[in-house]
Amino acid sequence: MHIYLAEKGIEIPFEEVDIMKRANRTPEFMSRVNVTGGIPVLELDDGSHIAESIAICRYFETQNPEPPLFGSGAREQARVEMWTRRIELNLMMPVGMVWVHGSPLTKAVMKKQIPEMAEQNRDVVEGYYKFLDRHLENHEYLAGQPFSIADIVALCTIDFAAKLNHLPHSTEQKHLDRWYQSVSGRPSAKA
Ligand SMILES: N[C@@H](CCC(=O)N[C@@H](CS)C(=O)NCC(=O)O)C(=O)O
Repeated sequence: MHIYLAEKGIEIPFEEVDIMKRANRTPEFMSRVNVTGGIPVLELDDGSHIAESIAICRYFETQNPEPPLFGSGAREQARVEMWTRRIELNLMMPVGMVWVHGSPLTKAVMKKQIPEMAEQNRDVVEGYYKFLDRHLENHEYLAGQPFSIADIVALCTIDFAAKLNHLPHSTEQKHLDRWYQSVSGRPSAKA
């Protein structure tokens, strides 16, 4: 969210929600703000709310089309959507499985952690890094050109995997690493 907003030059006020204290899981939050309890949530001036990171970014995209981060024209927009969905479903999902089944930080909120689930999904993530490395040999960014929301989602997922799940990509995956250095070096990501 922060990277997307920085790319667009949009400034909005932020309010911290303490997930460690389960502030996002109170009946009040779930009935008034977001029925799923997830964050981030965007509160509009009329007091209504929009949840899901990509939905929030799409809201801003419609109001601030430049520079386009969801693609321009039918073909580019579809390619960006395709890659965003691929990253969410095929990379973020297994990273999430490693997180909930393999991290001591999530043990308390899981009914039962299954270590085999974490192990199996580690393999899936590592396999996907190899796939991305091959894809990025011939593409500057995930959806080709230009840089898009798909790159932002992938960067956040890979950083989360590396920092919280000990699952970094290998610097020997030189195409993936070239992409990683390029997108993580953008002023929006550094900020
Ligand atoms: N699909 C949602 C994911 C929301 C989500 O899982 N948020 C995490 C933090 S990044 C969260 O709320 N965790 C605390 C909890 O689930 O109680 C999105 O893209 O916004």
